[in-house]
Amino acid sequence: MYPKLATVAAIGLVLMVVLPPPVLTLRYTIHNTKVTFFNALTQCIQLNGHLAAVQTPYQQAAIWKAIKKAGPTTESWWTSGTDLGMEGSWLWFSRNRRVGSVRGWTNWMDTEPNNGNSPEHCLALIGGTKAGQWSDVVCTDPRFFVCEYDV
Ligand SMILES: [Ca+2]
Repeated sequence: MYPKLATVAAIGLVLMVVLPPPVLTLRYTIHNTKVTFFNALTQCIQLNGHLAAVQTPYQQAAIWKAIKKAGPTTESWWTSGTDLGMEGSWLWFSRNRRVGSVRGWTNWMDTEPNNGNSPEHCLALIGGTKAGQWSDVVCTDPRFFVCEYDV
């Protein structure tokens, strides 16, 4: 005996309400220690997390909110964005996804990425008046960082 379609639909609806989509359930930690991009990537993995991937405006807002709560907003912050593999082809390294793969959304500052101090192959959130907008910067520069966790 199969459950009626209406029953299946009702259960599905309840699950959608009870279980928010994964993008809404990420948790973040703020690390007020300046390290290189790869050091940050490694530390987040050691914490059973990922160096942050900013795939949606919602995630951008959640990360900046966490920084405002726990860190200096004047600083810049590592994410896992990088084009080390191929110049101009940006990836969220921690998530194996293209930057901008969710509806084409990105949050680059004006004129960025510019590979300005060539080579600039890692993506940081820029603090101060930029309020977390993105720039490509030198991967070996020491910066604060944000880890994220699937809850
Ligand atoms: Ca740049």
